[in-house]
Amino acid sequence: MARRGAFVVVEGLDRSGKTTQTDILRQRIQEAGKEVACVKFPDRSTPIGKMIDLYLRSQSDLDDHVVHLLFSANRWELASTILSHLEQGKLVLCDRYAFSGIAFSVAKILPSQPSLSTTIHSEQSFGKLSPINLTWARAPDSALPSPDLTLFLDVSPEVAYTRGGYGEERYEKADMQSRVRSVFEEIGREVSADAGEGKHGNGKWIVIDAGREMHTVTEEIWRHVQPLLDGVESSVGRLWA
Ligand code: NYM
Repeated sequence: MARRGAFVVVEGLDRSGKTTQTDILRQRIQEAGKEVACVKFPDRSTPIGKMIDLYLRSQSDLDDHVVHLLFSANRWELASTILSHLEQGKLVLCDRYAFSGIAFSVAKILPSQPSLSTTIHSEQSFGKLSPINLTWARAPDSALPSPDLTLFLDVSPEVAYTRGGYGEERYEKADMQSRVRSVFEEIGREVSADAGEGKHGNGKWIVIDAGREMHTVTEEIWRHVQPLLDGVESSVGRLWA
């Protein structure tokens, strides 16, 4: 079987250095003489991406479930493009993916002192929409192409804030970011446990301490990506499948 390109996702809180590191990584891959296709979610250029953009800039209000489905639909819009890049042997480098979708949606309904068990086991009460829990949040993204490697750039919300403060968009608040971080941690534990048991095709989850000096972070990222430059033999997995 011919080798296909590797699918690498970079995840993290806002201001974790994700976009800078993704850019450096793209350059290094190209300097190594390999083809790379870059994708970023949300992709605000598509019709669905434009709706997401309005929502993030607080120009529109939408139910949390609807927004979650829009973010997922935005990924499905590009799923076949991602697959065709991988089949052509290109490394796909993706800035945020389904894990962000789950982390930000579930974090919205967590109390300030997060306890995921309250959301995992929450019941639907009469006359009210049930809050978004992990099981519900995973469903629309299931069967999307799954990454071979996810690099989670971990930084505390306090350190992230010192990097120029948060912007004006929704979610860019310290308490929201710390809830997002705790959901990411839960997702990371789940993906790693599944990978250990060979259960889901969700790939490998690596936590990178992104609170360190930029070059140190870049070198650690490179150490994980370099072995994937010549592609992978196995077929592309499917998320949560
Ligand atoms: N975001 C991103 C979500 O809430 N759900 C998703 O599925 C994705 C991909 O969008 N605060 C949030 C995280 C960010 C915001 O992302 C915009 P960026 O990387 O700043 O453009």
